[in-house]
Amino acid sequence: MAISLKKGGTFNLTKKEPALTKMMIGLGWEMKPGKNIDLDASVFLLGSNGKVPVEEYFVFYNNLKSPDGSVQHTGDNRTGAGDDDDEMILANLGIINPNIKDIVVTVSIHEAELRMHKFGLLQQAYIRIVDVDSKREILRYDLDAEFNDYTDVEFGRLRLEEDGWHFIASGIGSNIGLGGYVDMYA
Ligand SMILES: [Ca+2]
Ligand SMILES: [Ca+2]
Repeated sequence: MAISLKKGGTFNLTKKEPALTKMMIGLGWEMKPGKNIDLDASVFLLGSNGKVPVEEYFVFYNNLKSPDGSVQHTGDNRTGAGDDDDEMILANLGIINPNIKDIVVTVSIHEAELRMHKFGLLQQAYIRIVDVDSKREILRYDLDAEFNDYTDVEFGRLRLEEDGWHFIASGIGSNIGLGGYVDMYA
């Protein structure tokens, strides 16, 4: 059974899943009935200075692959309809640029300000990591804290420590928009 993390929880992927290299990071969400919100998952691959080495290490719906080929976004989902993963990111730690120390996964509401959308319109949301080869779900983080007034969440991050890659269920809400994350990391 998959490990279920709470906000702030961490998991040592390298130690506990030594065979894992190719993973699918799945994000899913459901709206309250009658609501229609477009959520966008994005990934920032950061060097030790906390910035992307070049712009293309910001992977999102308009740039689906990082230059090293390690992170791939499978495409934009506009509605979140259905119980399966709504947006998926494929990550291959075996071919990642050795300068990358953090892989940050954010979810932001498309045109949140214009449409006056916030996470309070969501019924549930999760992030999970699946081993691509065995199809086994390794861990899962259901957004359990209160995010009602936020338009963006840093959902989780993979961080390279001295003893390998860790997953951190960061769950940090904000109202900076995707552009705010770009300002911070690019
Ligand atoms: Ca979307
Ligand atoms: Ca869904």
